[in-house]
Amino acid sequence: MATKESIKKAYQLAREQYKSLKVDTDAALAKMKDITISMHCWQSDDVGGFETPDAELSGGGIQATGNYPGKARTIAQLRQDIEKVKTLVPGKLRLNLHAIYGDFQNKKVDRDKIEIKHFQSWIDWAKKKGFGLDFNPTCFSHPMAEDGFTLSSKNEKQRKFWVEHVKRCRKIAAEIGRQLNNPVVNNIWIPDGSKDTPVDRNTHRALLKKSLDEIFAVKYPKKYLKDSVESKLFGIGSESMVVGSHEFYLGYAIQNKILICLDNGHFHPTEQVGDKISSILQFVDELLLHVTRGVRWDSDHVVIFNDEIQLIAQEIVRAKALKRVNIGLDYFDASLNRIGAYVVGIRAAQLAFLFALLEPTDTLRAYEETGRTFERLASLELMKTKPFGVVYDYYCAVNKVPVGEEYISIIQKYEKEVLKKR
Ligand code: RNT
Ligand code: ZN
Repeated sequence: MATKESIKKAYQLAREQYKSLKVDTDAALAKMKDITISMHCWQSDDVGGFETPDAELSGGGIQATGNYPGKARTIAQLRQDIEKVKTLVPGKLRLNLHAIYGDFQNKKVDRDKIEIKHFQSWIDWAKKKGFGLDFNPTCFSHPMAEDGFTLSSKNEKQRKFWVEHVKRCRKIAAEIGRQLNNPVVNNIWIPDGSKDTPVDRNTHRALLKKSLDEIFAVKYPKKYLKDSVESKLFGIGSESMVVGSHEFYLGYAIQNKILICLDNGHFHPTEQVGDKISSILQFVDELLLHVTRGVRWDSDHVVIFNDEIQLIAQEIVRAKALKRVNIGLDYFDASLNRIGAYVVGIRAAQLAFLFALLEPTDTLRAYEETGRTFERLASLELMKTKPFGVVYDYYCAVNKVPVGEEYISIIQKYEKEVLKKR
């Protein structure tokens, strides 16, 4: 185990190395304080929720695969897991709830009946534990979504049911924001789409617009609620058309001055969400990210420190847009220790931002502006072997959380003592 002294010493050496490149590591670490990660509640129970005791994800074109032991089956277990995660990562966290994670006290509460009282214990918990909260309507895992359509359904009863659900979610989210005095991002994602080539895309999109207009007709103060919409390219069972496409929601978000959510699993595999950020930020005030890792498809694997998230973080930092981007995670892998999945993903996302903050951007830009593309390329390559891991270790030590590999054995112990007994 690395001692405190050795972490400090290593940091001082790293600081010198970065200093010679005109990068201030202390300033980068100070900026890390502005980076809040909204951790999604749904990795801990494979997107099941608590509407019924053994609720499972169904439909919606998304899938959690694997059956690793220890998933959270109650609100108490989920909170215990999240509190554990908090002890294993540095920096600020928010918790992102889905509507199906309400505290329903073993009563059947349908989606069009949820109220703030079902989330009061979450608010109290968040206050006590120092979490901000975010929110999502749940428009899947429900009989009314079985035919693949919700807000864009041609069945008026079905469409109205989901409009009511989402309206209630916004009301709940705004009240959570008021009670916590911290705006809640309410992100709308719907699974609507079709397996085979449809002939009437247009009516579904017109219906989605109509539903959203009805939903957003109610106004809430921005200091309590930030509305967001999330696009998608395809899902399982909606391979040929997704109603809420990128063009649809980008248009809607710009026209209605709301947030657009970019989930990096929701685009063609060679498209880069990192490249979209500086385009979209010319037209919207704020973005929401769903940081994920797609493997061959929108598979929602655990986030790792890969090129894709590096570019996302770099583009935000280079555009000086940290304050305009809400960073959320979105993945659900049921094949491994779920606490481990959270910690690896949160740390990877933080590392991506730290890596971006440790870039000599001014020097690189000067190379670029003078056509020195070899120098730009060489410098970008060199940054990849600079000791940013040492800086991250120091960040962990200062925040009094496990450094380096220390968290692995702590999670193994938690698995043995808590998860295996579930
Ligand atoms: C699905 C979307 C959506 C969900 C969560 C559970 O493809 O990414 O964000 O993953 O709402
Ligand atoms: Zn998502």
